Amino acid sequence: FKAPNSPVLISSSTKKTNFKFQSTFRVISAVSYKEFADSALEETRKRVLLEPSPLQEKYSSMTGLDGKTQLQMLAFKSSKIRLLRSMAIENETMQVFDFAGFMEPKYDTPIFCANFFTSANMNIVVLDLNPLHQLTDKTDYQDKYYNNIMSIHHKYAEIFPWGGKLTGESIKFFSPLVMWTRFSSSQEKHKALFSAFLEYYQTWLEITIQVTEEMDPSQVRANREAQHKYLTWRAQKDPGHGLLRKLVGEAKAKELLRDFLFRGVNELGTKTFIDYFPEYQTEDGTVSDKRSIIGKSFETRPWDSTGRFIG
Ligand code: BLA
Repeated sequence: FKAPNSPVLISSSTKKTNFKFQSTFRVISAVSYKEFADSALEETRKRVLLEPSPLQEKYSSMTGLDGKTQLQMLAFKSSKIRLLRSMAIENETMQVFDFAGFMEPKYDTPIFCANFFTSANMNIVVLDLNPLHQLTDKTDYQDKYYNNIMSIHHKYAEIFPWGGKLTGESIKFFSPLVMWTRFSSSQEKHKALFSAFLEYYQTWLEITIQVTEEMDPSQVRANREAQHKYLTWRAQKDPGHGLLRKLVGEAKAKELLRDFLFRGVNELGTKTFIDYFPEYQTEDGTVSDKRSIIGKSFETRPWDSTGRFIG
């Protein structure tokens, strides 16, 4: 794998005080997530015929309300992959990466999910093959897709330990492979993150290449509804919403979420957020603004090393 950018030296402040110059230099590990996307796409093209998604014409790049923040969007499809899309956001103080792969409903394979948020010195990372079906009521799904790839989690568990309490609802969208972590920036960590990203991605890609089409219409329907539920959750409650609204404004953020990032929320099903998550219904019938009903939970990793849920 190609290593990501090495850090650059950025002058963070040059102050003039009493005729003396005080200059401070800070080493910022300026990770560029655009390279992560480029590398994943390069790996994909070695194995899969990618076509541009119709979304690419509408979404390619955007400038934030501050005139400085750049958003770069990429979107592809293949015969099996309904949507492979990436969004990278960069300005002087932060970098965001949201990369996902969604299959056609004929396939029950997991959803690829990489969400990295880097600001000042802090990183919030989720990297996972999100299960399409809930692992609690489909243990055969866990046998089918996760048991034989747990080693990729073990490989990164030490350098990227569990990130602590998180929104309780999120756990059911995560698999025992999930890398949920927070760390302060360093060249070493960003290099390891790049390796982990490509390794998780290649694992996902291999699974999507191997998978065969589901023939049973009721299973295809179940796959479609499961993906729709996932999209409905994330289009409504993803933790990045607040920041996205701040960067591009309410209307653009909503459009990006529903039409680009979680495309399919209007096409794959007709159930509403409240149909799937009735606990969020308020007295007047609207969706509660709360991010979470359960609250922050799971101080430690709720799976053992074999991938068994221990809560
Ligand atoms: C924080 N992002 C988080 C957190 C998680 C995730 C778990 C910690 C806060 C929490 O517990 O909710 C990520 N949560 C996920 C993912 C799923 C999930 C991937 O349930 C999938 C099912 N993050 C982005 C984008 C932005 C972003 C696009 O992916 C910004 C545009 C920002 N994420 C972001 C910020 C925080 C965060 C600013 C910290 C703020 C906070 O904790 O609320």
